[in-house]
Parts: sequence; structure tokens; C-alpha cells
Amino acid sequence: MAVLLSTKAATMDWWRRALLAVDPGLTIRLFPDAGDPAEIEAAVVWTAHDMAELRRYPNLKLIVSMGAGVDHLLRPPGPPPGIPVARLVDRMLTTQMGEWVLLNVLRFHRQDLDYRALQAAKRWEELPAPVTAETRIGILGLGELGSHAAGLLTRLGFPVMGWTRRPKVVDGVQTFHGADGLAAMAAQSNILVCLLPLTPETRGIVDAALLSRLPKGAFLINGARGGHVVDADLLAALETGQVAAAALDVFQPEPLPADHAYWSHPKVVMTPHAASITIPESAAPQVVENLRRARAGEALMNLVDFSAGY
Ligand code: OXD
Repeated sequence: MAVLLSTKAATMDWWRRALLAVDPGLTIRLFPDAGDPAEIEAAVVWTAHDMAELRRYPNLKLIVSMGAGVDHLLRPPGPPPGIPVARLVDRMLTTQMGEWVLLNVLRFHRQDLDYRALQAAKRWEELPAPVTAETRIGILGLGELGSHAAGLLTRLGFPVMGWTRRPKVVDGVQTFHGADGLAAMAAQSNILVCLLPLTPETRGIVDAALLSRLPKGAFLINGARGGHVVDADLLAALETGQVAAAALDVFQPEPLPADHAYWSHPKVVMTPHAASITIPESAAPQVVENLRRARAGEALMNLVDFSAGY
């Protein structure tokens, strides 16, 4: 039996080596060279893989996302019916995202864009000192990534709030839920951070209505999915100064077309979906363990809840 890997060619080989380091007995196939479809028992895939293609494998027992997000697996036609889907819950992914959020919170809090502009103009000018305890951070999503980022920020002394669909308690974080909670948190968020899973409920959540609730001159940080943000609404809010600046790692579509306004926008800081990159050596043990469990008919780790969409 074999494991099918599907992502960019260079990364596939990296994954192959990492999985074999954990279990040298595995047979690995690199898409599109799947070999005999009847031999594929697990598919470890990233965003470009077509879910309809996975219906070709009659003995498939497990689908694994190569990242924390699974929206690419759930979009129509979705995974083959009855096949469990697992996502990665990986310390290195969580750490990297925490660092990226911290980088951008501090960039905005410490007026870095303004200081860069002053440097470019050769102007020696001191801006008013920012007050950490008065810079309120609202995090959309308090899963693995959101809770970790919240912990880092509270340790730095920022007042941190978090919003989730259902009520949730997180130490040191003022939590909100539901539509009213979203509006209430936004109204107090000097920096809004999006770390939500992308589901039909959260698509377009960062729209003109939400942005207009932020205090004037707030900042937006999106490390989740491009589909969370309505780009035209964000560009309009940047234009009026309602949003002072945005840090974006994710876009719709990706790669972002060269003529998109974000590329050269003075108030947009971009990274190419690189905030948190899966390191196969770190992720491989959980994939191999899940495959063992699937073969043994045991409960799987990090299973996707299809009804919740993540
Ligand atoms: C992920 C990602 O989902 O990198 O892990 O976007």
C-alpha cells in the first residue's frame, strides 16, 4: 500500500524524505505518478490538488492537509464521501504564525511605517510614544494559532481580546462570540488580527461593515486566508484612513496578480503566504501516526469537523 503526496515538486521530495525518516517501510508515490490506484491508502495533499481526483483511489483511508488550513479540501466537490480528513496541528506552524503576528503588531504599534517614511525623507522627527497597555488587540479566531498569538501578545502587556463563533474561555483574553460580540470587539480593536479558518460563515467577514466599526486609524493583520477580506472594502478603508495600514500574508487569488493594488500600496505590507510554512520533518510523525491509526481502525488525531468546516 502507498502514500500519495501532492504539492509543488521540490516540496514533495522534501515530504517524501521526512516521511521515510519516520517510517522507512512506507511506499511513497509523488503525484501525478500514483501508480496502481488500488494501492493508495493515504493522500497527503496541498491546495492545488483536485478533490475529484481523489475519488480514483478505491482503498483510500485517510486524507491529510499539508497545512493547518483545510478549506482547499472542503471546497466542492469536497473529499470522497466517508474518507476522514486530518489537518496538521504542528508546533512549528503555530510558532511561525505567532512570530509573524508579533512582527506586524510591533511594526504597527511602534509606528514603523511612519519611521520608514521619515527615514526616506531624511527627517529627524520623534513621534508620540505608543502606550502598550492602550493598544487593544482583537483576534478573530482562538484556535491553535489564535490562542498562541494571544498568549505572546498578553505576555508583552497588550490588552488582548478574541472572537470565536461559539463561546470560548482563554486565559488572559477577553472573549466575544456571535454577531454582537464581533461588533463589540471590533469597536475596541486598535489592531485586528484575522486567524480564522475559512468557512462559508467566515468568508468575507472583514468587510466594509466590520472595518467601519474599528476605531479610526486601526490596523489589520490577516494571516488566515485571502477569502476572509473583501479587498475592495479594505482598499476603500485604507483610502479614507479608517484603516491606517494592513499586513497581509494571504490573498485571493494566490499568487496575487501583478496588477493588484496591494503590491504597490504604501499602507500594505505583504508576504507571499509565507507567515507559516510547513516543515515536513516536524509534521511527518503525526502523519505516520495517523496512517497507523487509520490502518488499525483507531481514532484519528486532528480530524476535520465537516459540519464546522475546519
Ligand atoms: C496553512 C497555511 O494552512 O500555510 O497551514 O496556510
